[in-house]
Amino acid sequence: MKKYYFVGDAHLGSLLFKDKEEHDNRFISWLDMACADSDEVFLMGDIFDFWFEFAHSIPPGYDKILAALKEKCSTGKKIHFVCGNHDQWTYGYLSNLGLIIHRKPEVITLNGKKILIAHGHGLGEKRKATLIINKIFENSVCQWLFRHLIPPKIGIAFGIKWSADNRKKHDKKAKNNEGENTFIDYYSNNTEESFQMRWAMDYARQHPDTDYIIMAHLHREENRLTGNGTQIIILDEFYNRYGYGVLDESGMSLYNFE
Ligand SMILES: [Mn+2]
Repeated sequence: MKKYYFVGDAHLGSLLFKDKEEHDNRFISWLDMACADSDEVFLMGDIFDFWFEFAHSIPPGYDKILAALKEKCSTGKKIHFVCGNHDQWTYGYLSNLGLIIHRKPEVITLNGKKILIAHGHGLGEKRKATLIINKIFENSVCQWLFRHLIPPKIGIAFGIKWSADNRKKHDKKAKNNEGENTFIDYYSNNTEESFQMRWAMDYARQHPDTDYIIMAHLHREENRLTGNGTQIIILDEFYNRYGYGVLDESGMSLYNFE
């Protein structure tokens, strides 16, 4: 039986974190532990707060993280990179480091278990504005234009601003319910259930042979067993509660990194 580590939503480099270096170091410490203790590591999206590969440059400030990832990959460690809504714009740089890129939700088999992995953004989404933004962000022509025509300095300034604004908007909505520094997607008319969780429940119903659905994106932990035995896992964020998951012979366990 193999052992797998999962982490998501570190949002490294976010303008909203006061001590960026401490956060980076914490992530690298986690990566050291995960790589030493596992067979494979899954980065489940939004590891970077804004990652966009321009034609001739990458976002600044990630040197230490990129060096750590490269070093782990060079030792032969399998590290998967599931694209999130903040770091989906990769065109070869990250795969050249050795990361295994997953752009869309994917069904994989680990330890004989059938597992759907996805970051989670856009799944079950019904809000028109978000659907349109997702379409633009995922459109290859728009991406090409952004990569080649926008000067990287301006593009990156836009990206980190967009990212911080996005967070503040979500924080504001979540504040009354969950206190500070949380970021809950309050999707479905003030009920607790997000579009993403509903999507997962529907998926489990339609694919009863699925053992696990593992996602991130909601910035809160969920661990729910459906009627036909699918375990739906949402990983907590990795900047405040430092959530992560481990899959081994005893199943999936969720922890907070100290
Ligand atoms: Mn996300």
